[in-house]
Amino acid sequence: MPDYAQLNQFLYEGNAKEVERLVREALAENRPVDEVLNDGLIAGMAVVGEDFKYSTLYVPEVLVAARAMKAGMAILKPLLVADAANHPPRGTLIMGTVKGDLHDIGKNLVCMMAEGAGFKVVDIGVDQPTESFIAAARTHQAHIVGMSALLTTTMPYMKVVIDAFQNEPDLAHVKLVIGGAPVNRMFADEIGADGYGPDAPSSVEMFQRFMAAQ
Ligand code: B1M
Repeated sequence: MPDYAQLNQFLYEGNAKEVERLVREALAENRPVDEVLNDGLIAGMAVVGEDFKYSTLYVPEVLVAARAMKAGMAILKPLLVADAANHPPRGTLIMGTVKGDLHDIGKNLVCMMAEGAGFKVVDIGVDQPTESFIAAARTHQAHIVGMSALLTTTMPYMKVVIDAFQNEPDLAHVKLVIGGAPVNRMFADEIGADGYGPDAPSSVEMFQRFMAAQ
């Protein structure tokens, strides 16, 4: 059994090399990818979040931990997206983190899992204004546009994007969905989103439901 507590600790310390090593070891032991992701990486980042909240950790340490998390995720990515290249895309998804917000780990996970489920994913990055979501939706003929926000100060911007889409009749068919730690279903309903994803796997199930209903 992999030592996930140790992996969490290395992630907390931002020791990317050791995170990579333990992720590879866990995979070599044939542990399921979602177990390595959840117990090894996401659980470690949750502790970082708690200590950040109570000012035991500061931004520079959190940044290094985020880098270590990304190093671990990079090893898991080929396994999460395996197979997708062999099938026609199930639909096109645009994903971005809204303006003012630089958090991208959760968004990246949603992208990886959607890709793994056969979606063509266009990741427009962080700190994205309304115009970028609209332009990407049009250019790539998106079926779904997903927005991520991790800050209570940036989540209202999701409504700005949704309202802007209402003024683009040619994009009326595009499903607008949101996610991120501070948002919930009630907020999604309030701002007129078509859907809310609490985590990456259930977001992908929601995308699949939208495509099945088309
Ligand atoms: Co920031 N940060 N941060 N941070 N940071 C939080 C979000 C915070 C909760 C920490 C805390 O106080 N406990 C807090 C927000 C408080 C609030 O708004 N009420 C906070 C703060 C305050 C800040 C700064 C303002 C700090 C400062 O500068 N004083 C600053 C803001 C910068 C900015 O964005 N303008 C800041 C900066 C940073 C770093 C740059 C250092 C770094 C980000 C690095 C990066 O992303 N590249 C960072 C990090 C890492 C965090 C925490 C610790 C971890 C976030 C994370 O990656 N979680 C976070 C604490 C926390 O969340 N507990 C915190 C792991 C990830 C897998 O989960 O992103 O929730 P999550 O994604 C999940 C779901 O939410 C969902 O699926 C994902 C996978 O299951 N999901 C979606 C996410 N997006 C989705 C979109 C969808 C669907 C589902 O679309 C359909």
